[in-house]
Amino acid sequence: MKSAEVFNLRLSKGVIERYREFLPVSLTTPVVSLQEGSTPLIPSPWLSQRVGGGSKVFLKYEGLNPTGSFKDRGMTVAISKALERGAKAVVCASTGNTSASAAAYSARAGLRCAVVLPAGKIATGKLLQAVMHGAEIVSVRGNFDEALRIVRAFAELSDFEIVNSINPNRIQGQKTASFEICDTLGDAPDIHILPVGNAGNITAYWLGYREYYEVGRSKRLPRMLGIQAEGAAPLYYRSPIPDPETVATAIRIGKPASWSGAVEAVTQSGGSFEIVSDEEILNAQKLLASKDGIFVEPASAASVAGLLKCTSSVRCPTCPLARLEPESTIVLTVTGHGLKDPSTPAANSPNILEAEPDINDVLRVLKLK
Ligand code: AN7
Repeated sequence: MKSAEVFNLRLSKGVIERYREFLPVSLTTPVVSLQEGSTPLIPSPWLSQRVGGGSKVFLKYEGLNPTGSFKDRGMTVAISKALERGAKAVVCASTGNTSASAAAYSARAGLRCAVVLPAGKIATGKLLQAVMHGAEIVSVRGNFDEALRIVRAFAELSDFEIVNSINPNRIQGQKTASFEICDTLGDAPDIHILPVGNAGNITAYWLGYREYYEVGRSKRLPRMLGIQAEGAAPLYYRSPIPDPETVATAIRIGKPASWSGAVEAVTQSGGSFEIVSDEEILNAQKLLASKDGIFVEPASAASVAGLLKCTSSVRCPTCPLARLEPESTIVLTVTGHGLKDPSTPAANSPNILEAEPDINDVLRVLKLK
């Protein structure tokens, strides 16, 4: 096979090729893709049982995207459009996943990539990704909100494309997750649950669900349930948080850029914002890994923690789960892979048995002998 043919093989299409008619691209837009999207929608028997009433819970496993998070869906569009307009460089602020994705897609596009990160608050795996993909990394002594404020100033440098979700192309790409869910289920779910940090994703999902509904590819709209970490819950408390704090560093954000988009998603859909504690997040992360075989990072476990909390005795009256019809369909987005942040869960649950290099001793510590 000639090399040109090899490159033209479409083993799997990325989100631009699959949903082109819904995206701001033309036939001449150079497509920068790592075949993102097409992530599995995995039934969770454990969570379905927990909800009861014949309802079914599915996990949209976004950790299986090329860089291990949902950010790749938006990044393929943002980087393709940056290349199309002739940008020479890319910049973003990030709690880790946006920078990992921006670095990878910029590398592929041959664009310079600078990332501005809150010092000491980026999970090891995410930082390593930015390093390996060749990004220029600036660590600022401040939080994500301060890093984003700095990055906004890059708008004056025309060579640079800002690829945070304040870039509408990011939201456009990320809405394809809703399309995939509707395509797989044959309709939108009754309830959609996802973690909320900078609020780009909930904005994107709601946009995607509405667009599919408007063109008749789905017959209903889901109620949107946004989960925030207790110490970083500006949308829940309806007020920015100057010093957000949570073990889920990905959503350690006090002043979400897509504030109005998130509020619109929740109010228009008849949903709500809920909060979960760090302890509930880590507990949910462990349960999901040990019961469903799915290892997600702490921020992603917030979705699961939210479902567990809102189906327990502390039901909040505004939560859509408190007034659930039997046989409902519930989708949870688990946004990022657990391997990105190996130190957080390991520090909380080490359980390693020690033995001599001898079968009898191994059987002894396993209490099999
Ligand atoms: C795993 O990478 O903001 O509400 O800079 O990495 O759309 O911000 C990451 C956010 C959820 C929240 N789960 O999504 C960043 C960044 C994971 C994340 C969120 C993020 P948004």
